[in-house]
Amino acid sequence: MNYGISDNPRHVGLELGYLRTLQCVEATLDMDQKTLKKLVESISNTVKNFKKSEVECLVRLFHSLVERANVRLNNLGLDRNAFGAILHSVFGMTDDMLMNRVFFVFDKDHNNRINVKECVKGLSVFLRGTFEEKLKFCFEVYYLNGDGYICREEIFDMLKNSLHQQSSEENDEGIKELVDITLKKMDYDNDGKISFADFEKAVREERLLLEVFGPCLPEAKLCCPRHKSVNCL
Ligand SMILES: [Ca+2]
Ligand SMILES: [Ca+2]
Repeated sequence: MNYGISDNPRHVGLELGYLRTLQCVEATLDMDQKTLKKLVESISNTVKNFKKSEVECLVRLFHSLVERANVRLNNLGLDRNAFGAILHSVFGMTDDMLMNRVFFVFDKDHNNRINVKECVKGLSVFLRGTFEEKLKFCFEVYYLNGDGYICREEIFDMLKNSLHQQSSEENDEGIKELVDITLKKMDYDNDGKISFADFEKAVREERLLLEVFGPCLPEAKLCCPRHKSVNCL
């Protein structure tokens, strides 16, 4: 899928450099102070990983991103292309399949738009999440089809995708072997699929397995410690 990401930074409103210099005060917000305060208050009540001032900053940032991404969205939220562009330019993600999956995990009400609440909530896990929150997030990214398990076929698709393998009998055989090795390591109850309990146990034993099926969290250096401002995005 093409995320409309251009090599020419002039064509990309959401470039990293641009975001770094974007100050909260620059974001014009078509919302009165009372509404803003109410929104910040309600999001702050459900998101523990950001201070109230940071939530306000993210709300402003979100609105400016939506405005710049596509005015026709009428502030409903970020669509998959706009969100993918942010994941790419801000968080260095490059894999379309995983960016799609991250989008679906952020989009809690499944309306194909990420609204301000979904965005701030998602970012709180993405940037400041505890180990348990990240564990749940990664599992949700990987199981996608909604049945609560990562099945053999999904493991195959994700490994194939992350290894950038073309389809050929030889490659597919090699990936099938990797699937078997993965299941041997992670499928503790031997039912041929990875449940959350399997995933949790495996990752607790070996932290590197958290992103075993492809990177879906920002690099550690991008994650802000709690005492730093979200402006360090
Ligand atoms: Ca949504
Ligand atoms: Ca299992």
